[in-house]
Amino acid sequence: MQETIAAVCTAFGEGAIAVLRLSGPRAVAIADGIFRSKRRVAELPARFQQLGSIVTGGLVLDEVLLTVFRAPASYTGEEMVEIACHGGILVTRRLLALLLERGARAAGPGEFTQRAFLNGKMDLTQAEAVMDLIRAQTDLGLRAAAEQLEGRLGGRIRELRETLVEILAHVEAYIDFPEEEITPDTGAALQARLDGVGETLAGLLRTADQGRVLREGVRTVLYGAPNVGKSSLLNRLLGFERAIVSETPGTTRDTIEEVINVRGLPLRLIDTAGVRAAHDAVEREGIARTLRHLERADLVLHIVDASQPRPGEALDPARLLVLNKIDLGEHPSWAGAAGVRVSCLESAGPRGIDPLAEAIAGRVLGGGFAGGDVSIAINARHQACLQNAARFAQAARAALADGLSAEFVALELHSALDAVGDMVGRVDTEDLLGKIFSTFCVGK
Ligand SMILES: Nc1nc2c(ncn2[C@@H]2O[C@H](COP(=O)(O)OP(=O)(O)O)[C@@H](O)[C@H]2O)c(=O)[nH]1
Ligand SMILES: [Mg+2]
Repeated sequence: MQETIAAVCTAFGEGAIAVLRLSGPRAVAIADGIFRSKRRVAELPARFQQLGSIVTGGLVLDEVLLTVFRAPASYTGEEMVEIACHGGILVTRRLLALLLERGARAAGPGEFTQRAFLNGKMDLTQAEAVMDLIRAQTDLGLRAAAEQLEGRLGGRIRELRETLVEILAHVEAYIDFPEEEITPDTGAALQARLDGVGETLAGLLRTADQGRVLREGVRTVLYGAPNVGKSSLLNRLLGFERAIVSETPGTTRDTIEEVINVRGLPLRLIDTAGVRAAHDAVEREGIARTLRHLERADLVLHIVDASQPRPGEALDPARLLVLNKIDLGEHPSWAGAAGVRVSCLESAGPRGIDPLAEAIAGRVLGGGFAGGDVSIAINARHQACLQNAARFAQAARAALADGLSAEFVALELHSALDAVGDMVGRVDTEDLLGKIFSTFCVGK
């Protein structure tokens, strides 16, 4: 029999209330054993909140609100009980201990959602969206997660599967009737349908960058020589003094990362050690890290001291040039340089931080976020599944074009179907499920 699992679902710490959850066949019986009220838990109508007390050893532990959800109309699809108690650290811990004493097992991370998936309450893309929603740092990220949770991405994948199944059924008909051969005409029609599948897959794969940015943020590296004001700029953009600012060049030696919100986009700002000939081993390591971050950056802000003469090196147009310390006056050698002119000493106005935020948003939004359509934004796992599917669909198409036997085409189509299926969750390996759900919070 399936075990009954229990967990505290709210964040650890003091709060007005905390919520504990029980899910599994013994959820109601376990709750009944400790809940005192006008009605037994078993008699409560579903989704009705009953006020009562939690009693242990004749003593009242807390006054709580208890709700029953009956299978299959619950989050997990199983019998569930939710108990809202007072949000004290000790109260919640004692209550959880009581549930465990009475036969529940402590739930692992994501176990409730894993059960919801296994019981067919949601597909795998929706299960993943639960965590995306919880972790979203900006409005756009939240919207993308909500769309995925509603099943938009899963719906697109199911349509794709249906098309592949139809094509496969067609091809398998030739296997069942070997006297018939795939004529050039039907072959061409099937190829055209596979081209359509290829286009759909390519379209979905194009949203991978957007998906990564929404989930992880735009990796933005603050780059430049020592003392130009990189750390000052980080603090300005953040709105508080996060990094140490000093007139001593080479102060920042480690990299500092903070997330800010620019027009709904999460920006992962990375302050780095200024690049110069290092003075010691720690600075050398800091500079090595700077260079590694530069390689993986989505956006590089190249910061220079505008009051100083322009160095001889050419400027990379892919980087956003930031002419800092403009309050000290612009050195004539910068005349005509295309960049944002700012001063970290001025918070508002044309040389304040707003124009810089504007320019950053322009760079990022200009590159693929036009219109802010985030209804489909795949994650790295989806990307891997779809890349496989695209490869197999392409192989099936090539086999058709080469006039290979129907068996051969069918084999590739089956593999393509499996790859697409893995995305929404025909996942049969325990390993993969474990990997996906272990990144969840306990109680979700
Ligand atoms: N006048 C002026 N000084 C600045 C400005 N930004 C930074 N500084 C100063 O420049 C020095 C180096 O700044 P810091 O942020 O540590 O530079 P980093 O080495 O690039 O991180 C500090 O003394 C800052 O106060 C600015 O916009 N105007
Ligand atoms: Mg610094």
